[in-house]
This record gives sequence, structure tokens and C-alpha cells, in this order.
Amino acid sequence: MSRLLLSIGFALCSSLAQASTYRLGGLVAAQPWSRPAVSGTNGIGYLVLSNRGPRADALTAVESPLAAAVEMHATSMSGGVMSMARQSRITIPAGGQVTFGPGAYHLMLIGLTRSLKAGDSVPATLSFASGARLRVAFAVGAGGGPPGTEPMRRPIR
Ligand SMILES: [Cu+2]
Repeated sequence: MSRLLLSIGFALCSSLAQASTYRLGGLVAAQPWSRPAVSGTNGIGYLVLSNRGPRADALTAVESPLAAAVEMHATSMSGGVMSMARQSRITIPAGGQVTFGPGAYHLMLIGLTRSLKAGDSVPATLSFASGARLRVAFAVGAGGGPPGTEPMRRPIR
């Protein structure tokens, strides 16, 4: 019996993992994820951008129908104080990758038009200096990390 419950638990965990990858030419956007947030406040967007092409490219704009605006921010630490600065472009070197994650670069979803809860997804369009436009969806997790990587509740034995 406990074995059956364990396998059910595992199946649920697997189905919750929404580790999506989006590709356009040499550009790859891996595992876009977000956190729950209340309508009218600011949300967050994380992902890993890779450039497998022969030339550097740069993320220059992001838009989402669920936010009044989306800004690219860099987080820095100075004298124990964390601050973030808006970026107008974030370069992704040829053959390189840039991680948008907690404490690093991130996308700020300014003025959410509706609340985000775990299981939702936030569509967005990433625009690059090369002219490439990549459509992605940020999977909203419970808050701690990308959906599917958070500690799962164990089934009762
Ligand atoms: Cu920010």
C-alpha cells in the first residue's frame, strides 16, 4: 500500500514539472519560471538564456499581456545593501549563456494585470537586438524555485 502511494506521489511530481525550453535559431530560453504575486504588484521572471549562434546577441525588450511593463534588472550587493538597476540590454555572448535567477539578473513584471498563483503561466515575448522575437511562458511555482524542483509533499504512509 505504501509503495502504491509513493508511486502516485512521484507521478504527481513529474506532471508538475513544467521545465519548458523554447528555441529560435541559436537562441534558447530554458525553464522560464515565476512566483505567486498579487494583481497590481510586481511579479518576477527567471530563465536561462543561451546563445548557440556564431554572433553575440542581446535581450533588448520583454513584454507580457499580464504586466503593464516588463523591465530587465540586475541585482547587486554593496555594503550589505541589495539594490537593483534597470538594464536597457543584456548581452548574451556567442556560445554563452546568461542566467536570470534569484540575486542575479531578473525580469520585473511591473503592474500585474491579474494575480499569479502556482500552476499559472505568464506568456511573454522576448525581443533581441538581432530582431529575433521569442515567445515563452513563465511557469508559476509555489515560490521557492522552478516548478518541479521544489520539495514535494510526501504521501502519507
Ligand atoms: Cu527588479
